[in-house]
Amino acid sequence: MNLMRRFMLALVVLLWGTTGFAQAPKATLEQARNGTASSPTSPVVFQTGNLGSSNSHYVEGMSAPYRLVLENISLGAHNVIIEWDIKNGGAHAIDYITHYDRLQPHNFSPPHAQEVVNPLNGLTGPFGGPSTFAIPAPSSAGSPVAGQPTADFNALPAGERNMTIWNGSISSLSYVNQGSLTAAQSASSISIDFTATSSTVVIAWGGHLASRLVWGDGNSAGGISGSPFHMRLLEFDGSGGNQDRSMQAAAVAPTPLADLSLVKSVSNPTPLAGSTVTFTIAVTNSGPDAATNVSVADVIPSGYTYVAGSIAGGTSRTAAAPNLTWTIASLANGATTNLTFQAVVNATGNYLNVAQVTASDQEDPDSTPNNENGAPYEDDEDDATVTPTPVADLSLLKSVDNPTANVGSTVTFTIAVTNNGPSTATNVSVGDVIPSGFTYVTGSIAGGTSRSDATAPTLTWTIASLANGASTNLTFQAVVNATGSYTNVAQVTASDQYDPDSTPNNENGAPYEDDEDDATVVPTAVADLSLVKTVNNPTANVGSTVTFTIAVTNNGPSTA
Ligand SMILES: [Ca+2]
Ligand SMILES: [Ca+2]
Ligand SMILES: [Ca+2]
Ligand SMILES: [Ca+2]
Repeated sequence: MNLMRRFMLALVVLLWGTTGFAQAPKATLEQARNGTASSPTSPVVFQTGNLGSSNSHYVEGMSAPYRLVLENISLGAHNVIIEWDIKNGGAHAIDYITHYDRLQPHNFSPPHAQEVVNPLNGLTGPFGGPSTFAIPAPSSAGSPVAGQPTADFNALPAGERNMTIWNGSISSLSYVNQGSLTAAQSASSISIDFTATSSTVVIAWGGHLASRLVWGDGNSAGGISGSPFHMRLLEFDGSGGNQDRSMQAAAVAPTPLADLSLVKSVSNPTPLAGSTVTFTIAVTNSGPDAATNVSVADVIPSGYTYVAGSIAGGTSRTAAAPNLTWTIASLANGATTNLTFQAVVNATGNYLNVAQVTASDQEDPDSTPNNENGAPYEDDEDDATVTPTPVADLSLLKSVDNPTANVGSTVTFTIAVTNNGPSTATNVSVGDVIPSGFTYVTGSIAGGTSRSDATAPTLTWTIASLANGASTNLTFQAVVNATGSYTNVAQVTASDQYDPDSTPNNENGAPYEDDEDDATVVPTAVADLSLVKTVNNPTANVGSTVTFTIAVTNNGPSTA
């Protein structure tokens, strides 16, 4: 090199270093690696290199994060075009683009929290913003699944359907090419118009990984043979900026899928009111994957009262009656587990008891957790109901107002009929056969809904309805006879409801059931004595003999 050339070169280097010749604009497309499932990387690291199973573990339905870093660009309007494979090797790769932050907690073993996604990581700011711009819905032609991928995209929350920019603002997003879903190999591309407010601009988005739940097994991002599939920068300000980032299918797990179903049953569909029944909730996983963190809930309706401490089954469980919940940590493909509890059947109330799956880590192909709103049920919901047999425990107490009444006096008998439930008693009949020691006082029968003394000494009452816990008094009066039987028995002779501890109309002497009772009078004898004294000759001569007669009469009623 001659002296002059050396000088010129030195001058150029000097000028470059001191006057700040503008550096060439530069665009860099990067994709994020999030580590392996057993050793996740958080925050994720943006890089230009390929994604494979050794550095990333995404799951279908999530979005892999991408960023475009633009440096040394002029302030004002710019344009870039990005492209992604919607089909690769005949399978679906990236359905559409989304917000950049759509990772989820990892539910397979080992589970871990959602990785942090920060598109500014490793970059030197300052960065203003960010601002977002809504991504237009995709409408790729020829979908074999009706409405896809538009339907899936539109089902995302609005906040997951936008593109993000720092140090600038996006003014339009429009598809250049939607691609064809019938082709074995196809891509979509979108044009991004934006205004830079700094020489460094970052744009971030996510690539939605096609799920087998939509496209079927072997047709989704995790099952592409001959992968990788790609995200590309096609153009930057109208010139070829072609950069290609690839992802191996091995970095993407198929969407985990567990078809949970639930069958509810009760130990006795026609129990006695007041009795205890056992409910069983059989939860089955029809796979194909293991189900984890399955939650099941049962809200006990008003027709039952939870038996404290009776909840059983599952890995853990809580009973805040009427709300019962279980968690099943893991349920293998094909496995069934039973969750149980006991409840007392109330006399009245709602007997329709529904249980449902409220949560699961995996997708369920035919049911949605926690959406139960009445029949028809999905397969992860079921009810059990009972038709209870009413039970009314009737009891009867008989008393007399004066147990040592005088013979001939009038006493009042009272028959107190009580319903100890739990059901309301209806059409309760009570009978009393007045024994020989008493004479019924005609017309004295009282109480009950209706009553009859037409066949006295047999008296009968009917009580149309007697509530749980209620008592009613039936009465009549009788005169105490001088002789006879003084033990007066009354009994329940009929009732519509089952009585758990007594049988109507079976009275045959003590010991009595609780629907029978007696009252006995020990009468005080009454003898109305009178005396008449007479003499045979009231005008007898002095010295003559007369005879006195004393007549004693007992006017009863007792023998004197
Ligand atoms: Ca299901
Ligand atoms: Ca459901
Ligand atoms: Ca009874
Ligand atoms: Ca009886």
